[in-house]
Amino acid sequence: MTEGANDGSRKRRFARPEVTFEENDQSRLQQWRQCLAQMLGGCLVGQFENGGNIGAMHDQDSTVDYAALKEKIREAGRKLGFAAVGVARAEPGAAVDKMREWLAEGCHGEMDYMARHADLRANPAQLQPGTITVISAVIDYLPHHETAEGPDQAAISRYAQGRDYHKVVRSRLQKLADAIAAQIGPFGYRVFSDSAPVMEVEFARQSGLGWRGKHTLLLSKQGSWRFLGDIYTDLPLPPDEPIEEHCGTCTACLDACPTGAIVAPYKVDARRCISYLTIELAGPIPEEFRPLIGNRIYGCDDCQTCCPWNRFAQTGDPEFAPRHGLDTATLIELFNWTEAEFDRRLAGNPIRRIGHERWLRNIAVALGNLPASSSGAANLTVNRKKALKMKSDHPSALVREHVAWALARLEG
Ligand code: B12
Ligand code: SF4
Ligand code: SF4
Repeated sequence: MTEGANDGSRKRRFARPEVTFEENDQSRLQQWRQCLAQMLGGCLVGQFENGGNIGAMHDQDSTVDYAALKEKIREAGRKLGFAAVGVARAEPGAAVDKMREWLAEGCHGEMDYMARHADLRANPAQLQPGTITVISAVIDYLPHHETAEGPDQAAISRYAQGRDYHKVVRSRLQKLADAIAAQIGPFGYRVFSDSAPVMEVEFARQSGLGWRGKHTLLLSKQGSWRFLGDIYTDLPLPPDEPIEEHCGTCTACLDACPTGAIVAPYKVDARRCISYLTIELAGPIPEEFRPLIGNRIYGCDDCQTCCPWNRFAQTGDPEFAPRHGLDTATLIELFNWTEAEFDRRLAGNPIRRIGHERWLRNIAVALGNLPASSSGAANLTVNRKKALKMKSDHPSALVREHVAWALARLEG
C-alpha cells in the first residue's frame, strides 16, 4: 500500500502558500462548527468566526495551555472515530538513515517516488513549511476474522475490502483540524494518510501509538489492523513518549511470509513482497514469485494474521466493512468482470487504482496456482482452464502472458 500520486491535485492554495485545503472546506466548516463547539466545549468558536482565515500560520501564544489542548485534540479524535491520537516532534531521527540504506539497496523496486521524495520524507518542514509537530492518528479497519481458504476463493487483503482509507482517514483528519481551529483559531496544518512523503509509521511510533513490529508495521496491544494518518502542524504541542516494544523473541511474521520478503527483522524488501508485486508493480510479476502468491490477488495479510498480538484485535470501523462480496468472491467470478464492471463495482475502493489490466494479471496468476490438495480438483482445473482460455486473446500482452503461464501450469 503506498502513497497516492499527488494529494495536492484536489487542493486549492489560499493567500498563505504554506497551508492548503480542500475545495469545499469553508462550507463544510460551517456545517461542522456547531458540532465542534459541542465537541470541544465551544469556547472559541466565536473567535474563529471573526478570525476567519484558516490559511494563516499559528501565532504562538503563551496564554494557550498546549498540554490541555493536546488532551482536547485526543478527545475530539476519539469522538471522530480514531482509535488513538498522539503527538511527536516533526523529527524522524534515526529512521531516516535506515530509509536511505533501504533505498540504496534498491528495496523500493519500481516505487521511484520513494527515492525521489526521500528528502521531503526526511524533512517535514520542507514538505509543509512551518511544521514543527506531527499529530498522528490511527483508525482500526479489521473487517472480520475470516481467511479466504475456500478452494476457489480469491484472497483480497483486508484493508482493501471496504471503502478507500485514503479518503476516509483524511476526511476525518480534516474534521479534527477543523475542531482544533474552532478551539484556537487559525493555525498552519496539512493532513495526510498515505498520500504524500511522510514517515507515518515512525511518527506513530514516536507518538506512543505503538511500536514497530518486526514486519515493520505499527503494532500495539490492540494489534496492527490500523490505518495511519498525520497532521503536520505549526502548533507547539508537547510530544508524547514512545511505548515499550513487545515483539520479544517472536519471529512469526518472518517465518510466515510466503516470499521471504521480511529479509531481516524490521526490514521488508518490497521487491519480494506480495503487496508490492500485486499492487505497485506495473509490469509482469517475476516468475519465481508467481507460485508463492497462491490465491492472493490484491495485497497480502500473512505477516499480520500470524502475529500473536492480532488475536486481541477488535473488528474495526464500519466504513471498512466488506463491500461487493470482496471477502467471499471466487477467482473466476472476479476474473469475469468486464472493465466497466471493475470500474463500477470498485468505485471508492483502493483496488480501482491498479486498473483492470493488473487486476486480470493478478487473477490469472492465482488461477494458475491450484490449491495443493482440494476435493474436486479435476473440476476446478477444468473450470479454471475454461475461464483462462476465454482471455487467451486479450488485447493486453501483459494479460495474455500471465494467462499463458497459468494455463501451462494447470496443464503441466
Ligand atoms: C512504501 C509502502 C509499502 C511498500 C513497502 C513496505 C515497507 N515495509 O517499507 C509495500 C508496497 C511493500 C507495502 C506493503 C504493505 N503496506 Co504499506 N506503505 C508504504 C508507505 C507508503 C511508506 C513506507 C515506507 O516508508 N517504507 C520505507 C521503509 C524504508 O521504511 P520502514 O519500513 O518504515 O522502516 C525502515 C527504517 O525506518 C528502519 N527502521 C525503522 N525503525 C527501525 C528500528 C530498528 C530496530 C531497525 C533495525 C530498523 C528500523 O528499517 C526500515 C528499513 O529497512 C506507508 C505510508 C507512509 N507514508 O508511511 C504505507 C504503510 C506502511 N503501509 C501500510 C499497510 C497496511 C501495508 C500492507 C499491510 C498492505 C497489505 N495488506 O498488502 C503491506 C504490509 C507489508 C509490510 N510488512 O510492510 C500501512 C501500515 C499501517 C500500520 N499498522 O503500520 C501504511 C502506514 C499506510 C497507512 N497510512 O496506513 N507498503
Ligand atoms: S505482506 Fe505478505 S509478502 Fe509482504 S511482507 Fe507481509 S507476509 Fe510477506
Ligand atoms: S509476528 Fe511476532 S515478531 Fe512479528 S510483529 Fe508480531 S509479535 Fe512482532
